[in-house]
Amino acid sequence: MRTYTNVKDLDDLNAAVKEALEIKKNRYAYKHLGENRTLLMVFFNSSLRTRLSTQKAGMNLGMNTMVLDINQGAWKLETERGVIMDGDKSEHILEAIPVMGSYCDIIGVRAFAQFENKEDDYQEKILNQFIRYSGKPVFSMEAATGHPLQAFADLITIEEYKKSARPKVVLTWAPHPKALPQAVPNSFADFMNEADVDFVITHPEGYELDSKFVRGAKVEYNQDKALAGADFVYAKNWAAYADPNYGKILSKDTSWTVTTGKMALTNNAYFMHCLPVRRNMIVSDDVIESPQSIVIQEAANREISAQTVIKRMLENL
Ligand code: AN0
Ligand code: CP
Repeated sequence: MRTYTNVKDLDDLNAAVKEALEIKKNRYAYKHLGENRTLLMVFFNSSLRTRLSTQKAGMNLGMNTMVLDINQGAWKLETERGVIMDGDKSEHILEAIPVMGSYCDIIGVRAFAQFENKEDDYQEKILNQFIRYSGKPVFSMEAATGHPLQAFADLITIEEYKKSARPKVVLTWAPHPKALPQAVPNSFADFMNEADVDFVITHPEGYELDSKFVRGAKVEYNQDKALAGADFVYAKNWAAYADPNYGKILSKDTSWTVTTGKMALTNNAYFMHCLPVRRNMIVSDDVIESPQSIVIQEAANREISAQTVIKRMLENL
């Protein structure tokens, strides 16, 4: 594997989940693979889980790992070509990327949507520059339009907890005070559309996601109807995608918060969220603390999804 930016990079998804579950049984079995190999993780945005789980995955594989926080201690980077650099940015990304590439064997990049220019975001301008100019295999640690390590961990978790061959999985929008990217719901939809599940997306009008990710999934605007009979409830906030409201908050309607009453509509569903989560905005205390909440197990599987991806990259070096 040379790049990991979306579900297609995993090829056969069932085989990838199987490989992940094998790795989970003995996560130190491949320690030799990463000997004298270096993983560089570059963060343009904050992180708790991705930073720790991906570093742990690299260490499980015997790699040396380095982390660079672009906004804390590194030079401010210019990302546009042709700009006269007389402002506050000291270095151009076109030098910074190949320099970073020269110190490592594999690079992970976190670069969220900036909500300044929809085209720049949806063309994955920053991630693609790493792919093009680093000379090294690159994986997304949440880029502008996707979070494929999260969605892979989510699928592994569903595989572990499902009680029927084809569970009903509902992705529900929920309110949040700040505008959040569509990366997590995009990738979740991308994976669920490829997985053997009955997949439904529910959100208020105006929150339609890019059809490239929604594909044939069922979209139900009535959250109660969508939740009926669900086996998994996956909550997430995102800001509007559709023009002219790209990046805007259209609703903070707390009737969309996942509460005990909402969960009562489901088939005793498991509750999932990628975290970090704002309690009593996205989900009530009761639901996230209930035995049906598998958010911690889901987060723990981030180590496994990252390890599967990095292992495949190491095998291909
Ligand atoms: C980010 C997002 O919604 O994309 C990261 C989630 C993994 N969340 C926040 O910024 C709160
Ligand atoms: N779920 C997730 O990616 O969390 P962090 O933003 O803390 O890495």
